[in-house]
Amino acid sequence: MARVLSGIQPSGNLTLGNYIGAMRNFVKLQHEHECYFMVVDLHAVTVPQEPEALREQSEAVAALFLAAGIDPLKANIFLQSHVPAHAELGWLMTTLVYMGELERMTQFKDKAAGKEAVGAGLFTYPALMAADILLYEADLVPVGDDQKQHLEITRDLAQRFNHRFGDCLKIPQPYIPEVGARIMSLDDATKKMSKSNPVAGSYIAMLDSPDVIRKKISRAVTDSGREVKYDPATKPEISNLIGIFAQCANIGVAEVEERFAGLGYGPFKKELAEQVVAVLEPIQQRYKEIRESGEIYDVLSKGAFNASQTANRTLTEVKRRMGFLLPPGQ
Ligand code: ATP
Ligand code: LTN
Repeated sequence: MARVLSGIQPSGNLTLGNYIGAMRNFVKLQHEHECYFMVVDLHAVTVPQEPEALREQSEAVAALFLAAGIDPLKANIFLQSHVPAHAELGWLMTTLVYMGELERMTQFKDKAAGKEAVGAGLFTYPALMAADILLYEADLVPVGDDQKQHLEITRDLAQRFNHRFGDCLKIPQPYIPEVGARIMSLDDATKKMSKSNPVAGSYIAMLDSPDVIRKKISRAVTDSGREVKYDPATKPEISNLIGIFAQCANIGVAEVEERFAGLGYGPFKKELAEQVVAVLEPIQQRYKEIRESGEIYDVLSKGAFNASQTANRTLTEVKRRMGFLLPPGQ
């Protein structure tokens, strides 16, 4: 069975972008693949996090995995920091990656822009992400469009390692949805919808109440026209909303256009809000039950146990090939 691995940072409230761009594909892929879905808390601390908030968000993301439909009997759900092999292989990958490669990463440039002090971990972030993926010999990595560059560096590092130390690491493929891979911000269609955006009206959180969702969508920026037409180049805002509609209703973009031909933005936005609520409300209901039951601790402990078995095998092989003197018995 082919292997799938992906991760989501507990760095804020998960958004509809995280759901459509990534999590929904996790749910889809679990049926026919051996899956590892991780809360990447070590990545989250590459920018400052409040300790209490980090703890709460880590549990929240894990519970959202379950609420969104990931079945812990089918997929391994765990926290990155529960499997020490990530930090260890992350370090080894840091020694393999070039400064020039890291300097080209647009996520680093975006996140570092305008900041006076930037932690070195934000810069070396892709080396840890490469380790995450390579530890599990993942075939497929479901991510949103913004992670393409990190996947390329992961592939390059695996090839570099194999070339230098002999074939051992699997070269992973990105799995990026054709539609919905880049949901844009509600207040600025040139930026991706992001949970780290301080403006709450810029994103729809997976846990926003139906009324908040309706309010945010009614306030979403649009152009001054009234035609519900998909054209990202000239009408980026309404095109983004049409894309969200199509994804939530499971229909094509053309069908959305047809349904709202001649009706204007008002009725379209009203119906869009209901479509989003219809997707998120059942997830929120399950989320509440999962948090109340406390079942997540058991799921995370089993997930970390299974993940460690796989990860430690790869780590030992990598260390052996690199020339580390292994402890007796390894
Ligand atoms: P932040 O915005 O806090 O930097 P993020 O949401 O971009 O974080 P993650 O939480 O690690 O980062 O993202 C998890 C997954 O969700 C990744 O696969 C990412 O590509 C995807 N994703 C994030 N935002 C969007 C978006 N706006 N549209 C589509 N996919 C997205
Ligand atoms: N870099 C990703 C999160 C991430 C990830 C991973 C995704 C960390 N490790 C491994 C896929 C596979 C992000 O910022 N969205």
